[in-house]
Amino acid sequence: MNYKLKNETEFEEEVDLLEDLNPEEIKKEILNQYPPKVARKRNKQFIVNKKIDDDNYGEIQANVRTIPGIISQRGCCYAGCKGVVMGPTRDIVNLTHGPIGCGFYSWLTRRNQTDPSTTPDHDNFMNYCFSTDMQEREIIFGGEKKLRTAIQEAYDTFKPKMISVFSTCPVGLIGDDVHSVTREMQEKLGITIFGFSCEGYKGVSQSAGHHVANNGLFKHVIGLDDTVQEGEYKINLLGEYNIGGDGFEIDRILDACGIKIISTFSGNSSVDHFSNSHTADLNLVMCHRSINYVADMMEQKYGIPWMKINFLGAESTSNSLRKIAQYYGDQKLKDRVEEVIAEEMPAVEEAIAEIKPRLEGKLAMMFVGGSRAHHYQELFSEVGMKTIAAGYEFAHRDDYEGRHVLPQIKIDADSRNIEELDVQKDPERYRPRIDPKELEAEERYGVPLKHYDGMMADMEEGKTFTIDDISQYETERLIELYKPAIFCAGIKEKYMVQKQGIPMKQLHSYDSGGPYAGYKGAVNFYHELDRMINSKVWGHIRAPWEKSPELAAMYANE
Ligand code: CFM
Repeated sequence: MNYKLKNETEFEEEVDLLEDLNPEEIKKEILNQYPPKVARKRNKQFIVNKKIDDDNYGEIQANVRTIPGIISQRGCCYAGCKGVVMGPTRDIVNLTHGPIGCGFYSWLTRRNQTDPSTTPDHDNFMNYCFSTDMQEREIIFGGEKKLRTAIQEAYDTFKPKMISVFSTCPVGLIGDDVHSVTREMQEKLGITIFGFSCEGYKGVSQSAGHHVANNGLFKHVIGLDDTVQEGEYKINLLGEYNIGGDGFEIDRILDACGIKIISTFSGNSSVDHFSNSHTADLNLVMCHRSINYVADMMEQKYGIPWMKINFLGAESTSNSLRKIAQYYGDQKLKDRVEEVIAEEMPAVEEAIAEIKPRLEGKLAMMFVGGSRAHHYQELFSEVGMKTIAAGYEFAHRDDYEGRHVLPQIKIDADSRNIEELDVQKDPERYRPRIDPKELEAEERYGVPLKHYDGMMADMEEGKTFTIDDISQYETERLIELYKPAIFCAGIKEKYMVQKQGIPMKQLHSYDSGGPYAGYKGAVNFYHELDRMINSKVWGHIRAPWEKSPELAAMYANE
């Protein structure tokens, strides 16, 4: 099969093109380029969406090792622990024990924002990069002494309430005992100090680091402060990291509804919020992949139920608010939520009316870490765009297929490497927030609890792809074949995509934009899409000789 690149007029006719392309054929063509063994493996991760029965969308292989030699966009365990989950917390000194590169490259690149004015001491250490700066000397003789000195120095300089230490690959390889050093320093200094065994090589991706971070937060931080705060409808927002100010917009909306946030994990967060989070009534889970462990463990230990929500997309935001109100079963909250929706939607509808005619029918592809490739599809469909291919870098089968497949997931050696905490009911503080029967039935007033349907359920059958841990080759080829109107991913793919003449939006860091969550965020995002997709610059990206290979020339002496 030989598909030609589209020229510029054909660029306008994406919908017709879709009719001509056969996804199964395309999959075959792409996988054919690999050696047979590699093709067999990628076959299980490269799926044309199709329902196999009422509840199942077909199995996808996920959370397995990347095939050596394939260019993957994944990160490491340290990135998931330090960068993703712990990084957005402003008043813990997050100290990287390792060579300086690990600290430097995880320093403020994720655009997680914070507002120190919301905690009394205004501490904010996020703009510093703390590292033990391991050298050859420590690799040979051990780095524990340097770690001790670094903790002391951080304490003397900043007097923080908490210090956490992140292990990088060499720390694990040489066998430094980070945990005994942190215990010793905790006793000496009298503040909470603890370590994470999040060596970069652990697990198969940053997903392992999320789990390690969840365990650390649960063991060392959550539950330290039993103060019961004033306020109704007390919730924690789990898996919202305030990238580009998303969390600020969600806070604004929840606040308008009269819903009190005890803690966000971990956008715009503070140690004080985490410590007190076990006093909330309900956990709202935004990014299921990175933080579902905390949600489950808080339910087991404290009796706090959790539900999945999504504040990306105006309609999803309204649905999530209604779901929360329904869960509480309280007319006052239901009324307030409807008022807020009525106040917010006119601006959204106005923007859609303006922008949708310019975007309708266009194609998008999105490949992000573990949640956004699903959540962002809502924003695209609100302006009439269609997600033709999507995937996660490191999510697990439940994020694709839904949590009902959890019992079928085989635990392999790489996952067994990560500690599973044995969590029991807290003898004093376990307090079921709802009727224990509802907790057991995982449903309250018709609202499903502990439930997530995953991404595949929301993608069109037969025409679209779900691809796990996509490779650079697959990315290039899909772009050549489909010429999507926009491709969304991260900085590693950005310029490769743009060189193919396709606008590229970073959905990790948002380039320099955001917020995109909630109502105001949705309007921002529609405008951003309009600006990028309808820019004329993409039509000029090909060099003249690519458009017409024959150049007229003459000899100089003629
Ligand atoms: Fe969750 Fe995230 Fe994501 Fe994630 Fe990430 Fe991120 Fe992401 Mo980049 S926590 S899984 S590890 S929503 S940093 S804010 S954008 S890959 S899709």
